[in-house]
Amino acid sequence: MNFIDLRSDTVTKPSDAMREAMARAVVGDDVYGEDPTVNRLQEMMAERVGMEAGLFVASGTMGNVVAILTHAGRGDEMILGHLAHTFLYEGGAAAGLAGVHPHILRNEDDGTIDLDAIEEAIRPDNVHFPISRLLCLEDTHNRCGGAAIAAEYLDAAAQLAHSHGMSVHLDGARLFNAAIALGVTPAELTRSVDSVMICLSKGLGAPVGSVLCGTRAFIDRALRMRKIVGGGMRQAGIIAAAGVYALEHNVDRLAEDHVNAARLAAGINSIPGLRVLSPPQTNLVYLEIDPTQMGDTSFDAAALSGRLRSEEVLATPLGSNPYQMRMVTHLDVTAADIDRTLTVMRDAVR
Ligand code: TLP
Repeated sequence: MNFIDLRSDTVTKPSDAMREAMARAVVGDDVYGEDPTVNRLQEMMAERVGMEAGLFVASGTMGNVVAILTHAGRGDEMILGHLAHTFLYEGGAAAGLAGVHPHILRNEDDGTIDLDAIEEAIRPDNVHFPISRLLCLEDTHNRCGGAAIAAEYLDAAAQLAHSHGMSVHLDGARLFNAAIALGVTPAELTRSVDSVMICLSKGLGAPVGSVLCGTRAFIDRALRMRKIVGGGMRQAGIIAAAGVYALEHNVDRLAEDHVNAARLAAGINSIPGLRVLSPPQTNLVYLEIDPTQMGDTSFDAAALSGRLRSEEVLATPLGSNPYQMRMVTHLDVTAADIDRTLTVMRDAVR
């Protein structure tokens, strides 16, 4: 079957050329630091984000928890948004593995956290309180509609955190999408933060892997934490080669995914009973079904996604609201696929 898979940009499959690069990769034992392809990927990514060093990790979740373990210790506090991926979708790793106490503040619709709220949340030095150690931000912001957060906000938030002796980690799972949407380089977005995690296995189209970047000293400490969480991989160049290929070939084309997302959103808004939550800035489209307009409250996101599936279109209902759904564009989805999806959606709600 020829499914149009809009559940996530994680579903992309390596192209023949990427597989070719993987097959040809020169490898070594990366736990000895001897895999030339892993080393190359780490250097390439560090250079793209203007940082000293990079560390190849198995996943975005591993990259975020390794960063948290490296920045903060047990009982320390981490400030982050209530819709942060790290808070919602990483199995409680910050608390469970790092022993870090999450202090949750409201994310604005644009993915930012109000700077005054951050300032107010930072603890004074008092034996009763945890130590405010880390601020975690996310760009693009997944649950805030894939919002691309501008460098000026990241600069201001980082300056605030630094003035209180805190570090800043950026979950940049989709950092390149943000950079392209904002028309800036990734390094402009990361110039004020202390660490950033970027996923290769999302819109960049690699099958596995993320890179955590920071100063040389930070990455040296992160290497130990990666080992502790079982992330010391051996001939990892086989998969790192896909990341190198992705950085060389799949970054600029993310703009196409943004155009396709806008096309999808415009089409959805023209279907009575469906509404996009906010105009997509990048490749994530969040939509809502209006059950009153449908005249049937049982017609929720699960029902719609069931009908789409029967027509070979896949989308994810959001667990948190029965009438909301997410659709994601990526390199395995064409403009023609978007048009077919819209036809199927129109029929599904009729
Ligand atoms: N996000 C996935 C799901 O986990 C929700 C998706 O389909 O969007 N940070 C952000 C902002 C993410 O969106 C994700 C994955 C991660 C981190 C974790 O990456 P992985 O899945 O590689 O552990």
